[in-house]
Amino acid sequence: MSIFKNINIDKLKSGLSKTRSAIFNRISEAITGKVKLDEEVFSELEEILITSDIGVDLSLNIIEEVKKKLVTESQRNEETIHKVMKDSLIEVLNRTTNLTDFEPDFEKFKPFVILVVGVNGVGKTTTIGKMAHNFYRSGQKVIIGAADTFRAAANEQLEVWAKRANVSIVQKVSGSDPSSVVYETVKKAIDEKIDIVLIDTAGRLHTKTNLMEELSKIKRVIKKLLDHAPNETFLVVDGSTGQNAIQQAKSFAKSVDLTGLIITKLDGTAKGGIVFQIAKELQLKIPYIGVGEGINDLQNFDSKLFVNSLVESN
Ligand SMILES: Nc1nc2c(ncn2[C@@H]2O[C@H](COP(=O)(O)OP(=O)(O)O)[C@@H](O)[C@H]2O)c(=O)[nH]1
Ligand SMILES: [Mg+2]
Repeated sequence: MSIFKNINIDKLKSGLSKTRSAIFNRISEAITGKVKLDEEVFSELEEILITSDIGVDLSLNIIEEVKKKLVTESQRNEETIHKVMKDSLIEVLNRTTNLTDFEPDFEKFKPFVILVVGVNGVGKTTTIGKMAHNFYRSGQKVIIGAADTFRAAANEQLEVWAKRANVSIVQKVSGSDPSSVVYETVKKAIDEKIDIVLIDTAGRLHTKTNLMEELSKIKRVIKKLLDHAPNETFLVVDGSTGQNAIQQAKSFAKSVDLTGLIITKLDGTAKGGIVFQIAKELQLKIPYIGVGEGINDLQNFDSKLFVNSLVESN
């Protein structure tokens, strides 16, 4: 069964408009009208990339590549430079080993369990709601486990999302053991032949030992019921925090076996270049990106479309 891919180019382009200005519009400005594209111009381009959250190493690599590919003076015009930079960026995203399309095998692994983790406020709950909606649209039966039992408001928020997405939810009073919520959710999914289980968790820092232990316990409980699960553990990071998102991802990756990263809030930020750096540094797949607060604003990540949307405004 092929799953529904949520990709809306117009929304992606409008969401990425600030990042586009921060990278490609500045590149155009740096090149336009220059008689000669010399070292000075290239170091200006390098600086633009570095200051747009792509990261120093990648920026240097990209400029090296552009120089190598455009040897003769006549090749160094605005159009070819744009094209070569675009190709290098796509290459960078594709080169990262695990950055394949998210093609879960729901037939083989039923129920397919996705655990969602991350610090407070990055968009975990919202992302779960949107993911539930995407899966529902592909015709899958979905259940959400409300394992953020920390705050009373967390239940309410998730319940609203479950209703919106037309999927079921398991929740308990706040203060309950999150693992018990997870147990009931997975049990229900098995009994009712549900395809996908989405587990929302409380925001946590990798430095908080008790919260990390809680996460291990959640994983153990899932495994007890389903040997193959959790199938995915996705870390959600807020793309608009730039370098902070990288640091969070690196720290989490040290203490949790992550299988993918979801980068949210790429709309309305100029820091979208962080996606390249995250892909390079973490070498994890990016199943989805968040480009807005609405239910349709969680898009499947496609490296080519992402780069194209950064280069072309229409
Ligand atoms: N603009 C924008 N806002 C988002 C996105 N994802 C989440 N948010 C907002 O971020 C805030 C925190 O989200 P929430 O899901 O509660 O975060 P959690 O604490 O990690 O569960 C909410 O106001 C969401 O609407 C996104 O992709 N774009
Ligand atoms: Mg939440």
